[in-house]
Parts: sequence; structure tokens; C-alpha cells
Amino acid sequence: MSHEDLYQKMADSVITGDAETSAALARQSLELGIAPLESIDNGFVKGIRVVGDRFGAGELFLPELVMSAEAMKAALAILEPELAKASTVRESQGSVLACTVQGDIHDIGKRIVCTMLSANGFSVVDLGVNVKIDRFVQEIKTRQPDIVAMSALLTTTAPNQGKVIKLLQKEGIRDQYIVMVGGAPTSLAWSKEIGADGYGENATEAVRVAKELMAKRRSKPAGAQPETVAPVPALGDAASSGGVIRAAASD
Ligand code: B12
Repeated sequence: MSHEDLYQKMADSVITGDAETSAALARQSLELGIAPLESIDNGFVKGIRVVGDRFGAGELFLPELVMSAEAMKAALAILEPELAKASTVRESQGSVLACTVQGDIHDIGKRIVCTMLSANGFSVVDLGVNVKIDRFVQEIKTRQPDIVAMSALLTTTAPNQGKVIKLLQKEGIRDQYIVMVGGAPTSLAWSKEIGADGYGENATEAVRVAKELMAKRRSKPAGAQPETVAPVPALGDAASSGGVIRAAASD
């Protein structure tokens, strides 16, 4: 089977919500030596986008959407550890505190972004989904990351990225952090509109932009640098997967 055929099968398995086949294809791709991100981008993500479009057009409904998401997650469960292993970087590139914003439970894309950042030398704490605006700002203040990364997949929740930035401004600490945003309804123009520093269309771009912004920050004259503090270890029910510390932002 050609790689193209395999990618098509991956997409189809997500479209039909066949988690077992998605997992089997993910395993097969690893056996064939295909880079995990290639399978994600060329196969599984293509499938979930088709599902999203059909859902948006009213051609399929929530149960199917959920099944497709499960299939996608089954594939990622196989591929994520391998993505994380891809790391060749030993020196820390900086620290990241990530979440999906208040009101939003989509986490597939954010997880991929976190895993890729971690694989590329960033220390990443992922606070999960539906993280309240004030709670997130509280966590930012406690953990003092270099980069604050927010994901939003709904047009109704994307404005919450802007609200976090506004709250950081109100507290007079906005300039201490690099703020990056992403997710389907967002864009470079959107990131500028809400006053973020960076936007990434996908995980590869997220890593590129994060590195670029960190390099800029490091090249600033010493006096202009906010004091960087090592991120506080995750609290409570934290778990580590693929180098990413997944911690709940409890209320
Ligand atoms: C899977 C899915 C679900 C799953 C999510 C499972 C999970 N654990 O994540 C489930 C079934 C739970 C779900 C629920 C809902 N969903 Co939904 N869902 C999707 C779908 C099909 C795919 C999302 C996805 O995983 N994509 C694959 C990943 C890899 O891509 P990604 O998320 O875009 O992430 C990439 C980039 O955006 C970027 N990125 C992402 N985050 C970040 C962060 C940073 C900092 C950076 C730099 C980059 C970055 O990098 C990622 C990797 O490449 C989308 C359709 C779509 N086109 O997005 C709809 C979609 C987002 N959902 C939609 C809707 C309406 C809903 C529901 C409201 C449905 C309902 N009636 O209940 C609920 C929302 C509940 C809530 N409060 O959040 C709509 C939103 C419409 C809108 N205008 O807002 C969409 C667009 C479908 C549609 N066409 O109508 N959904």
C-alpha cells in the first residue's frame, strides 16, 4: 500500500468513527517508519476536518462527531508518545503554560501542539480544557511561564483568548509573557486584533513561532527582560505524558 493510500484509510477511519482501525493504521504507519506528524497531518486530521465540515453542513450529528473524535484520539494515543520521542533537543527552549479557554472542551489540536513543543525542548504544562479566564491568569501568575498558549475552537470562545490578555493588561503583567493563540476560528489577523504576540496555524508553525518569539525575548537588553522564574511544578492531580505535564486548573 502506498503512503497516500494509507493516509486515505486513516482519514476514512476517522470519518466512519472506527477507533480500532484508526489505532491499527497508526501502528502500521510507525512500523513503516512514517513520521507521526505526517500521519496526523496527511491522514487523521484530513478525516476530522471532513467530519467537521459535514457536521457544520448538518449532514451528520453530534453522536457521529463524538465517534470520530474518539477514533482520532485512539490514533493519537499511539502516535503521541512517538511524537514526543522525536526530541533531539536537550537544552530548554523555555516554558509554556497552555489551556483551551473557558467554555471550550476541544483539546485534540492543543494536545498535539503541546506534545510538539515539548518534543522541541520546551517544558510544557497543559491545564486542560474549559479553563476559566481568572483561573488561568491566576495560574500564569503562580507558574510564571515564558509563553502563555491558548487554544479555542469555537467562534463563541475565541474572544476568551482576548479576555485573558485584557486581564493580564489590567493586572499590569501583560508584558512579562509571550502570548500565543491558535485554533480553527483564529488567525494571524485575529491574534493581532486581540493583542497576542503569536499565532500558529498548526503544530509545526506553533513550534517555529514559539522559538522565534523566545529568540526575540532573549535578545532584548537585560534591563528590558522580565525576571524569568522556573515554572512551578504541576499541582495536585498532575500527570506527565509525552513530556507534557497535564495538570488540572482546579477552581
Ligand atoms: C472533534 C470535534 C469535536 C469533539 C472534540 C473532542 C476533543 N476532545 O477535542 C467534540 C465531539 C467533543 C466536539 C464538541 C463540540 N463541537 Co466540535 N468539532 C470537532 C472538529 C470536527 C475537529 C476539531 C479537531 O480536533 N481538529 C483536529 C485538530 C488537529 O485541529 P485543530 O483543533 O484545529 O488544532 C490545530 C490548529 O488549530 C493549531 N492549534 C490548536 N490550538 C492551538 C493553540 C495554539 C497556542 C497554537 C499556536 C496553535 C493551535 O494546531 C493544531 C494542530 O495542527 C471541529 C471541526 C474543525 N474543522 O475544527 C468541530 C467544531 C470546532 N465543533 C463545533 C461545534 C459547534 C461543537 C459543539 C458546540 C457541538 C454541540 N452542539 O455540542 C461542541 C462544543 C462543546 C464545547 N463547549 O466545547 C463547530 C464550531 C463552530 C463554530 N463556529 O464555533 C466545529 C467547527 C464543527 C462545525 N463545522 O460546525 N467537537
